[in-house]
Amino acid sequence: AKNQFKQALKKGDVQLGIWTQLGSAITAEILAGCGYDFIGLDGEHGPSEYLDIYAQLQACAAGGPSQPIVRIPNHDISLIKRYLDAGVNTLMVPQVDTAEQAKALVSAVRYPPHGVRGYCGAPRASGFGRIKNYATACDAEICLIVMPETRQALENIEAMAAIDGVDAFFIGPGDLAASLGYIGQPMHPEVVRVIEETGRRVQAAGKAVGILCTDETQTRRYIELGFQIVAIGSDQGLLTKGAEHLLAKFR
Ligand code: 3PY
Ligand code: MG
Repeated sequence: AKNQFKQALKKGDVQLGIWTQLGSAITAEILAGCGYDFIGLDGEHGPSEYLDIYAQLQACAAGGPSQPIVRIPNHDISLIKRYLDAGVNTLMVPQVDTAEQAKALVSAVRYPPHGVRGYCGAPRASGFGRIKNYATACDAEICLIVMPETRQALENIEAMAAIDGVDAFFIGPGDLAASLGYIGQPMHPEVVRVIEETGRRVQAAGKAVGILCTDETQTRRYIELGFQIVAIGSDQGLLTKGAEHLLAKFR
Protein backbone atom coordinates (compact mmCIF):
# COMPACT_ATOMS: atom_id res chain seq x y z
CA ALA A 1 0.00 0.00 0.00
CA LYS A 2 1.33 3.39 -1.00
CA ASN A 3 -0.84 5.73 1.02
CA GLN A 4 1.32 5.84 4.15
CA PHE A 5 -1.03 8.35 5.74
CA LYS A 6 -3.94 5.92 5.51
CA GLN A 7 -1.74 3.12 6.88
CA ALA A 8 -0.61 5.34 9.75
CA LEU A 9 -4.22 6.05 10.71
CA LYS A 10 -4.97 2.31 10.71
CA LYS A 11 -2.00 1.68 13.00
CA GLY A 12 -3.23 4.35 15.40
CA ASP A 13 -0.35 6.77 14.76
CA VAL A 14 -0.68 10.53 15.11
CA GLN A 15 -0.21 12.53 11.93
CA LEU A 16 0.84 16.14 12.39
CA GLY A 17 0.04 18.53 9.61
CA ILE A 18 0.16 22.07 8.37
CA TRP A 19 -2.76 23.77 6.70
CA THR A 20 -2.36 25.92 3.60
CA GLN A 21 -4.98 28.34 2.45
CA LEU A 22 -2.96 30.94 0.52
CA GLY A 23 -3.24 28.99 -2.73
CA SER A 24 0.48 29.18 -3.44
CA ALA A 25 2.34 26.29 -5.05
CA ILE A 26 5.63 27.76 -3.85
CA THR A 27 4.37 27.81 -0.27
CA ALA A 28 3.17 24.22 -0.65
CA GLU A 29 6.57 23.19 -2.00
CA ILE A 30 8.38 24.81 0.92
CA LEU A 31 6.03 23.37 3.54
CA ALA A 32 6.04 19.89 2.01
CA GLY A 33 9.76 19.75 2.76
CA CYS A 34 9.46 20.81 6.40
CA GLY A 35 8.78 17.36 7.82
CA TYR A 36 5.06 17.47 8.55
CA ASP A 37 3.21 14.19 8.04
CA PHE A 38 0.58 15.92 5.95
CA ILE A 39 -0.14 19.21 4.28
CA GLY A 40 -3.74 20.32 3.94
CA LEU A 41 -4.47 21.99 0.60
CA ASP A 42 -7.61 24.01 1.10
CA GLY A 43 -10.07 24.22 -1.78
CA GLU A 44 -12.97 25.20 0.47
CA HIS A 45 -11.79 28.40 2.09
CA GLY A 46 -9.14 30.60 0.48
CA PRO A 47 -8.53 31.37 -3.18
CA SER A 48 -7.55 27.92 -4.53
CA GLU A 49 -9.43 26.68 -7.56
CA TYR A 50 -8.89 23.35 -9.31
CA LEU A 51 -5.77 24.35 -11.23
CA ASP A 52 -4.28 26.00 -8.14
CA ILE A 53 -4.69 22.75 -6.21
CA TYR A 54 -3.27 20.85 -9.18
CA ALA A 55 -0.15 23.03 -9.07
CA GLN A 56 0.10 22.57 -5.30
CA LEU A 57 -0.03 18.79 -5.77
CA GLN A 58 2.83 19.04 -8.25
CA ALA A 59 4.70 21.24 -5.77
CA CYS A 60 4.18 18.71 -2.98
CA ALA A 61 5.52 15.94 -5.19
CA ALA A 62 8.61 18.03 -5.89
CA GLY A 63 9.06 19.51 -2.45
CA GLY A 64 8.98 16.73 0.03
CA PRO A 65 7.52 13.80 1.78
CA SER A 66 4.37 15.33 3.30
CA GLN A 67 1.12 13.65 2.29
CA PRO A 68 -1.18 16.15 0.59
CA ILE A 69 -4.77 16.16 1.80
CA VAL A 70 -7.13 18.13 -0.38
CA ARG A 71 -10.22 19.70 1.10
CA ILE A 72 -12.77 20.23 -1.63
CA PRO A 73 -15.42 22.96 -1.49
CA ASN A 74 -18.58 20.81 -1.68
CA HIS A 75 -19.98 17.32 -2.39
CA ASP A 76 -20.15 17.63 -6.17
CA ILE A 77 -19.29 14.22 -7.62
CA SER A 78 -18.01 15.63 -10.90
CA LEU A 79 -15.59 17.84 -8.96
CA ILE A 80 -14.51 14.90 -6.78
CA LYS A 81 -13.76 12.94 -9.95
CA ARG A 82 -11.54 15.74 -11.26
CA TYR A 83 -9.56 15.98 -8.01
CA LEU A 84 -9.06 12.21 -7.91
CA ASP A 85 -7.92 12.32 -11.54
CA ALA A 86 -5.42 15.01 -10.54
CA GLY A 87 -3.82 12.56 -8.15
CA VAL A 88 -5.56 13.24 -4.86
CA ASN A 89 -5.67 10.05 -2.80
CA THR A 90 -6.63 11.65 0.51
CA LEU A 91 -9.75 13.72 0.20
CA MET A 92 -11.45 15.82 2.87
CA VAL A 93 -15.07 16.83 2.44
CA PRO A 94 -16.64 19.64 4.47
CA GLN A 95 -20.14 19.80 5.98
CA VAL A 96 -21.02 16.10 5.94
CA ASP A 97 -24.16 15.81 8.03
CA THR A 98 -25.87 12.51 7.27
CA ALA A 99 -25.16 8.86 6.50
CA GLU A 100 -26.80 9.35 3.09
CA GLN A 101 -24.34 12.12 2.25
CA ALA A 102 -21.42 10.04 3.50
CA LYS A 103 -22.53 7.03 1.42
CA ALA A 104 -22.82 9.20 -1.68
CA LEU A 105 -19.26 10.44 -1.09
CA VAL A 106 -17.91 6.90 -0.73
CA SER A 107 -19.61 6.02 -4.00
CA ALA A 108 -18.13 9.13 -5.66
CA VAL A 109 -14.55 8.06 -4.88
CA ARG A 110 -14.93 4.45 -6.07
CA TYR A 111 -14.99 3.13 -9.61
CA PRO A 112 -17.84 0.85 -10.74
CA PRO A 113 -19.05 -1.64 -9.69
CA HIS A 114 -18.40 -0.28 -6.18
CA GLY A 115 -19.26 3.31 -6.95
CA VAL A 116 -19.94 5.93 -9.58
CA ARG A 117 -16.53 7.55 -10.11
CA GLY A 118 -16.14 8.37 -13.78
CA TYR A 119 -13.30 6.65 -15.58
CA CYS A 120 -10.54 8.38 -17.51
CA GLY A 121 -7.87 6.37 -19.31
CA ALA A 122 -4.69 8.10 -18.26
CA PRO A 123 -5.11 10.77 -15.58
CA ARG A 124 -2.23 12.27 -13.59
CA ALA A 125 -3.32 9.95 -10.75
CA SER A 126 -2.25 6.98 -12.89
CA GLY A 127 1.09 8.54 -13.78
CA PHE A 128 -0.54 9.53 -17.09
CA GLY A 129 -1.20 5.86 -17.81
CA ARG A 130 2.13 4.45 -16.61
CA ILE A 131 0.61 2.89 -13.47
CA LYS A 132 -1.13 0.07 -15.30
CA ASN A 133 -3.21 -1.25 -12.40
CA TYR A 134 -4.31 2.17 -11.18
CA ALA A 135 -8.01 1.57 -11.84
CA THR A 136 -8.09 -1.65 -9.82
CA ALA A 137 -5.62 -0.65 -7.11
CA CYS A 138 -6.70 2.91 -6.35
CA ASP A 139 -9.78 2.21 -4.26
CA ALA A 140 -7.62 0.67 -1.53
CA GLU A 141 -5.33 3.71 -1.57
CA ILE A 142 -8.01 6.35 -1.29
CA CYS A 143 -8.59 7.82 2.14
CA LEU A 144 -11.89 9.63 2.61
CA ILE A 145 -12.12 12.08 5.47
CA VAL A 146 -15.50 13.60 6.25
CA MET A 147 -16.05 16.72 8.32
CA PRO A 148 -18.72 16.82 11.00
CA GLU A 149 -19.37 20.53 11.44
CA THR A 150 -23.00 20.84 12.50
CA ARG A 151 -25.45 19.74 15.19
CA GLN A 152 -27.02 17.43 12.64
CA ALA A 153 -23.66 15.77 11.93
CA LEU A 154 -23.18 15.18 15.66
CA GLU A 155 -26.49 13.30 15.78
CA ASN A 156 -25.28 11.07 12.96
CA ILE A 157 -21.69 10.28 14.00
CA GLU A 158 -22.27 6.57 14.68
CA ALA A 159 -24.32 6.10 11.49
CA MET A 160 -21.61 7.76 9.41
CA ALA A 161 -18.78 5.92 11.18
CA ALA A 162 -20.41 2.58 10.40
CA ILE A 163 -20.01 3.16 6.65
CA ASP A 164 -17.23 1.18 5.00
CA GLY A 165 -15.14 3.67 3.02
CA VAL A 166 -15.46 6.52 5.50
CA ASP A 167 -11.91 6.38 6.85
CA ALA A 168 -11.79 9.30 9.24
CA PHE A 169 -13.55 12.33 10.70
CA PHE A 170 -11.97 15.77 10.79
CA ILE A 171 -13.78 18.13 13.09
CA GLY A 172 -14.18 21.73 11.93
CA PRO A 173 -14.17 23.72 15.18
CA GLY A 174 -15.10 27.00 13.50
CA ASP A 175 -18.23 25.76 11.78
CA LEU A 176 -19.14 23.51 14.68
CA ALA A 177 -18.92 26.45 17.07
CA ALA A 178 -21.19 28.42 14.74
CA SER A 179 -23.72 25.59 14.56
CA LEU A 180 -23.73 25.29 18.35
CA GLY A 181 -24.43 29.01 18.75
CA TYR A 182 -20.87 30.14 19.52
CA ILE A 183 -19.78 31.66 16.22
CA GLY A 184 -16.16 32.84 16.34
CA GLN A 185 -15.51 30.95 19.60
CA PRO A 186 -14.00 27.57 18.69
CA MET A 187 -12.27 27.56 22.08
CA HIS A 188 -15.48 28.13 24.06
CA PRO A 189 -15.58 25.50 26.86
CA GLU A 190 -18.88 24.10 25.60
CA VAL A 191 -17.52 23.79 22.05
CA VAL A 192 -14.37 22.10 23.33
CA ARG A 193 -16.48 19.75 25.46
CA VAL A 194 -18.55 18.74 22.42
CA ILE A 195 -15.42 18.30 20.30
CA GLU A 196 -13.82 16.04 22.91
CA GLU A 197 -17.02 14.01 23.24
CA THR A 198 -17.26 13.73 19.44
CA GLY A 199 -13.68 12.51 19.34
CA ARG A 200 -14.50 9.77 21.85
CA ARG A 201 -17.59 8.74 19.88
CA VAL A 202 -15.63 8.48 16.61
CA GLN A 203 -12.92 6.45 18.33
CA ALA A 204 -15.48 4.16 19.98
CA ALA A 205 -16.88 3.52 16.50
CA GLY A 206 -13.43 2.44 15.34
CA LYS A 207 -12.54 5.34 13.08
CA ALA A 208 -9.77 7.95 13.22
CA VAL A 209 -10.54 11.50 14.30
CA GLY A 210 -8.74 14.75 13.62
CA ILE A 211 -8.94 18.49 14.00
CA LEU A 212 -7.46 21.81 12.98
CA CYS A 213 -6.37 23.66 16.10
CA THR A 214 -3.98 26.55 16.57
CA ASP A 215 -4.13 26.84 20.37
CA GLU A 216 -1.01 25.01 21.52
CA THR A 217 -2.32 23.80 24.88
CA GLN A 218 -5.58 22.53 23.43
CA THR A 219 -3.75 20.93 20.51
CA ARG A 220 -1.66 18.93 22.99
CA ARG A 221 -4.84 17.91 24.79
CA TYR A 222 -6.45 16.68 21.56
CA ILE A 223 -3.31 14.63 20.83
CA GLU A 224 -3.42 13.19 24.36
CA LEU A 225 -7.04 12.24 23.74
CA GLY A 226 -5.96 10.23 20.71
CA PHE A 227 -6.82 12.63 17.91
CA GLN A 228 -4.76 11.30 15.01
CA ILE A 229 -5.04 13.88 12.22
CA VAL A 230 -3.88 17.09 13.82
CA ALA A 231 -3.26 20.25 11.82
CA ILE A 232 -1.19 22.42 14.14
CA GLY A 233 -0.93 25.62 12.15
CA SER A 234 -1.43 27.30 8.80
CA ASP A 235 0.59 29.17 6.21
CA GLN A 236 -1.46 32.32 6.74
CA GLY A 237 -1.16 32.10 10.52
CA LEU A 238 2.58 31.53 10.43
CA LEU A 239 3.12 34.41 8.01
CA THR A 240 1.02 36.85 9.99
CA LYS A 241 2.45 35.92 13.38
CA GLY A 242 6.02 35.68 12.09
CA ALA A 243 5.87 39.04 10.32
CA GLU A 244 4.29 40.81 13.31
CA HIS A 245 6.70 39.21 15.76
CA LEU A 246 9.71 40.27 13.68
CA LEU A 247 8.58 43.87 13.38
CA ALA A 248 7.77 44.06 17.10
CA LYS A 249 11.42 43.33 17.90
CA PHE A 250 12.49 46.52 16.12
CA ARG A 251 9.62 48.87 16.95
C1 3PY B 1 -13.74 24.76 10.62
O1 3PY B 1 -13.17 25.12 11.66
O2 3PY B 1 -14.94 24.90 10.39
C2 3PY B 1 -12.94 24.12 9.61
O3 3PY B 1 -13.45 23.77 8.58
C3 3PY B 1 -11.50 23.94 9.94
O4 3PY B 1 -10.79 23.24 9.05
MG1 MG C 1 -15.44 24.38 8.38
